[in-house]
This record gives sequence, C-alpha cells and structure tokens, in this order.
Amino acid sequence: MKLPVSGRAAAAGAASIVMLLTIGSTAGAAPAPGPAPLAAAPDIPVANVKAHLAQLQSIATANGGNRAHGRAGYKASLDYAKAKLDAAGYTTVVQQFTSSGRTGYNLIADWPGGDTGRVVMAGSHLDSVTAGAGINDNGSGSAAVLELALTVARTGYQPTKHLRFAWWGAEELGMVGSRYYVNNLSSTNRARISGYLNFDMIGSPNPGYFVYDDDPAIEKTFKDYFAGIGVPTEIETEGDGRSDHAPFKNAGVPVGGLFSGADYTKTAAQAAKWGGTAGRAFDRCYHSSCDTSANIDDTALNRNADAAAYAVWTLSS
Ligand code: DTR
Ligand code: ZN
Ligand code: ZN
Repeated sequence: MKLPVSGRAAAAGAASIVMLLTIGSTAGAAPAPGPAPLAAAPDIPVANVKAHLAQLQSIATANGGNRAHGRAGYKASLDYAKAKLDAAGYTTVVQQFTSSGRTGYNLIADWPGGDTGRVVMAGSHLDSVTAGAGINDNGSGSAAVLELALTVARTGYQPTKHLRFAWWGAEELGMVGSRYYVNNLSSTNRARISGYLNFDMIGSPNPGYFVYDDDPAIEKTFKDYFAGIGVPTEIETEGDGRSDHAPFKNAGVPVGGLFSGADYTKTAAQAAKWGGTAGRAFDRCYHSSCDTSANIDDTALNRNADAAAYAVWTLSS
C-alpha cells in the first residue's frame, strides 16, 4: 500500500518517493503485553547474527559479488531483512530514493507500542561497496541490529518508549539514505527521536572497542556495559561525519554508537589491552573483496551486539 507522500517529500524533485507499508502478518503479530520485563537486556545469540551474515554473503555471491547501492544484491539484502521483520510483527516501511542515477532504499521497522512521543532508534547501513560483499562493512551492524529487533519480538519486550530500527541505503555514497530519511522527517517527528544509535563495522577481525563520544548519556550507557564485562574501550575519534549518525546529529538528535575499527592500524598499546595484532589494520579487508564471512571476529561481534541490546533496553525502558 502506498502511503501519501509528505509535502516535503513530494517536493523532493529528483527523488521519487515510494513508501510501502507492510503491517506484520497476524501469524507473527506482536504478543499481547506481558508483565513489565526487567530492564536487563537479553543476550543476542551470536550464532543467529552469524546466520544473517551467511545469508548476506550468499546474497552477494548470487548477485555479482556485492550488495552495493543500486545493485540487485542490495535490494535482495533488504528483502531478506524485511521478511524476517514482517514475520516477527513489525510495521515496516520501505523508503525509496534516487542517488547517482540508481534507485536506493531504506528499511524502517517500528515495534508496535511504547510512547511514540519518545522514539529510540537503532540503525546501520545495509549497503556494501561495489568491491565486495561488505560482511564487516556493514553486514556486521545490519545483522546485529536485525537480530536485536527479532530478539525484542521474541522476548515480547514492551518498552516505555517506542522502538524503531533502520537499515540505510547508499551510506557508502555519503550517508545518502540516512540523510534522506532525516531530511524528510517533519520537525515534530524529528523532535520525537530521543536518541539514534549507529552500528557501522562492529565485527572487525583485528578488533578495537570504540564508543562514539557524541551524546554523553548514550556514551555512558555503552561504557557501563563494557565496564561490566571487563572490556576497556576508547573514544571513537576518526568517525565524525563518517557514518549514518551524522545526519541525525546535524539535526540535533542525540546520537551514539559502536565501532570496531577500519583501515587504521592497531597500536601496541591497543593490542596489549584488546589482544589481536599490533601494526595491522583493525580491518585489512576494509572496502575490499576480502570483506567476506571470513572477515569477522566472533567475539567482537558478540560483545557489540550484546552492548547494543543493553543500550536499547536501558534507553527505552
Ligand atoms: N565510513 C564507514 C567506516 C568508518 C570509518 N570510520 C568510522 C568511524 C565510525 C563509524 C564508521 C566508520 C564506512 O566505510 O562505511
Ligand atoms: Zn564502508
Ligand atoms: Zn560502513
């Protein structure tokens, strides 16, 4: 069903807007509200996250080796995630835009319930570069956010605030999808977003544990989690403006997120506290054809997925 496009969206000119609204099937309808769960977040099964990554790898392999904006592999990745979310009872919207002459898509999934005046968002970009499958960049974030959303449904979590999850298109072209989403929000709907959490590269094979230092409360939430599991963190310093939190931050939305490192080199001091290999990039397959299913550190993926769940539960309860 096509939604009426907003005036601003209709005025978007070059971009054509098609928003497909799918109400989750009754089979997977959100369970009736149960007792208020503890704020303690459940574990995110890393095996489930890895299974999503295997699917994304298969999709890339079947579609020219990538999941890039405007290619078949990207839309197949989105369709995979959307099917899972619809079956779990989410209300999903596919937001269409045009960039570099190709059609792009954002996937937005709302968990029914909660105070829609206070929306906690978690997102990741779903597109890869054209060079490869993009399993760490950014299948890792996309798969973790997908499994987090499915865990919300599976546990019947009834948050105080409203939960919204997003998978962005065309991040690799300059955060095009996330900027398109933010630019097409009304000022009222933008003000309703109490925080946006970004997950872009969270399974790097030679991992670091970096926390965005944008919003202090969100930063503390993530740092509390890692302190609780005895893992030291560093402030993420290379990413200002380099991922999908930037359009939200520029619009005044509190943002935060996690990052396990890209093409920068791990120092000896970092290797001493985190393990791994000093003098080697956190991800030496960054934006390369070797960013495949083999390009993931399971421990980093697991820890970051659980940290994401902890933050979503804490910030929405
Ligand atoms: N721009 C991201 C990778 C990236 C590089 N530095 C940071 C810092 C924080 C988040 C992401 C990144 C990409 O290539 O998708
Ligand atoms: Zn990238
Ligand atoms: Zn990325």
